[in-house]
Amino acid sequence: MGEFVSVETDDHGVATVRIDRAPVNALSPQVFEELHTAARACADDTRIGAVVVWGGPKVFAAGADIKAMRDATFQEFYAQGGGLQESVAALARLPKPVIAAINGYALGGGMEVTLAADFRYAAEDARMGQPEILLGLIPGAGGTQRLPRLVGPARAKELVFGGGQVTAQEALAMGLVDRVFPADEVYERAVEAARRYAAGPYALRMAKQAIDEGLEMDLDSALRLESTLFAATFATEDRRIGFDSFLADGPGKATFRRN
Ligand code: DAK
Repeated sequence: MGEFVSVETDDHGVATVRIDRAPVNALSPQVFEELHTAARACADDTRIGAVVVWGGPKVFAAGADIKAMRDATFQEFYAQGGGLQESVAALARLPKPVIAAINGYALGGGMEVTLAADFRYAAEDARMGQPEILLGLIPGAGGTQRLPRLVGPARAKELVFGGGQVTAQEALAMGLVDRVFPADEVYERAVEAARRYAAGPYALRMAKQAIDEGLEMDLDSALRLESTLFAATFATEDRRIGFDSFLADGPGKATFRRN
């Protein structure tokens, strides 16, 4: 697809969004733009039921391209508005389960890409952090917002104020990652999990929307959203398939069509 970001879909409806820009997958504006295009393609392609974002076996991404950003100005970033932030937001808004499979470093903008996923599976050798402060910056692609929502404000501040890195085990303990696997297994394990989600019903979209949008609302509004989306599941063919399958064969045997 793009020069640095590709999308490959397997026979089970799992798309791998692969970032590949040697040596450390530094995220230039072009990479962010290609990630945005990839996220839109995954959202639109009805064959795709779940997505794995992967930087390959050595590194997830060492953050925004520091060399390319060296001479950037306030005016440029101000004029660009949320351009880079929007690319990450497109991943976060993808209406299908997304798993980030993390080998090696996921730093700065790289870690922010993983924060846009529903789940983070880390290799034992993964290292994560928000080192922007060491450059005189703050995280700009969701790190000051998604990170505290995930791990709480104090842990987020520790990472953002200090600019340090955490190991996969430390990340697991603080809820920053969800699973840790040997380095040569993490991608496959993410794909396996994604295949289970890809075989799920259309209602997975509604579940993701209810949780993600509901978390941004007051409880009463969120419960009303849940009710509306619950009712919406009755408009899907998969809801009928699920009920008929249960009544004929018992739980968990339905073959869904994702529509
Ligand atoms: N950008 C460009 N090049 C990088 C890089 C990066 N982020 N990180 C590493 N490199 C390059 C190194 O310069 C080196 O290049 P050569 O010298 O070989 O030409 C090569 O990759 C290998 O790096 P090292 O020699 O340093 O290798 P090590 O294994 O010793 O260390 C490292 C790897 C990844 C731990 C280390 O390089 C490092 O700490 N890198 C910097 C990580 C970092 O600070 N990342 C945060 C960048 S700031 C925005 C939204 C978001 C952002 C910006 C704007 N808007 C909405 C406007 C995001 C900002 C960031 O992510």
